[in-house]
Amino acid sequence: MSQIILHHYPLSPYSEKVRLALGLKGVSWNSVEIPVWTPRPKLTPMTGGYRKTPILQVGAEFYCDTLLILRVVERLGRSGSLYPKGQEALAKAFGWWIEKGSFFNAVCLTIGNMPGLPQELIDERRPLFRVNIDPKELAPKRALYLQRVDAHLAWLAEALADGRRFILGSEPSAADLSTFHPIWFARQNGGTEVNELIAFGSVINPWYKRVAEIGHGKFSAMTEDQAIEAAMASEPSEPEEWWPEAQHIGLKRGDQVSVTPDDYGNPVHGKLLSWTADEVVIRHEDSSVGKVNLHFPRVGFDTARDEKPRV
Ligand SMILES: N[C@@H](CCC(=O)N[C@@H](CS)C(=O)NCC(=O)O)C(=O)O
Repeated sequence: MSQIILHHYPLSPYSEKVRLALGLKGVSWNSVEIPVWTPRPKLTPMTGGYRKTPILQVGAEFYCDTLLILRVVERLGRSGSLYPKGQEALAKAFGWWIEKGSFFNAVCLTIGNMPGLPQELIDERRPLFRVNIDPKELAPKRALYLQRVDAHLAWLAEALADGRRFILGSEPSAADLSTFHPIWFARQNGGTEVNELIAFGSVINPWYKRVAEIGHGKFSAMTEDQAIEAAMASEPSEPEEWWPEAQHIGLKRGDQVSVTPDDYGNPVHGKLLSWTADEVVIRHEDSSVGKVNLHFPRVGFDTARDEKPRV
């Protein structure tokens, strides 16, 4: 079994979701800390320019987006279950709602109270977010972001109101981890002011502590060069799964395609290998790493044939 490698940085909320998933599933992993903002000269060529954090690497397979990463972690680990039996769709749908509703608002609320944020980070994110995340710009908009976060937390409180330990019942699941990480970012970085403002309340507080206690499991530090070596030492798989539905949108195996996040972010190009209800796999090649497979979830990404051959 190839080493399990997480490319991430400590401050990243979506990485916290995956770190907890690895802890919950009892997976031993390797931690590669990447720069918070681009350039990322070692990682970016390996992943065809995919720029969001985190990325999970297993040999020459790179899994992009936490929606897919959690499903991979579910298979890799033995303890617990991110998708309790019969509740997989519920866990995914709950996570989609809470992240779309609360992540960006919690980040803006928190950053408004983080004076001293590096200017490089502010400048790098601005064209992507289309919101200036300079704390001086965000602080006066606190009321806007706070009411949005609180409105979603009210639904969370409702979900937990019957005294259940976790969102889907007595055991933690992917739904808890998706819900936890935006609040975690606010709690860690927003200072007492933001902490006191957010409506944690007596229902959400004990749940928050229970999720935090899951921890990150066993991991050791790894360098980016070691991760590249791990990719080069492995042959990428040849996934064969193919759902005929792809024909309806004009795609066939072997096509040169782009895969692009449907919210913001750049396209990644490669040869289409596999298409299923849940996942798209493309082959990417770069002199720094050789051949690798890039995996994306179907939900949240748009795949299209490259009209012009890329040089
Ligand atoms: N849908 C993505 C979202 C990941 C995401 O937005 N990550 C943040 C860091 S926590 C990020 O990379 N932000 C900078 C960027 O989008 O380039 C996932 O689930 O992995």
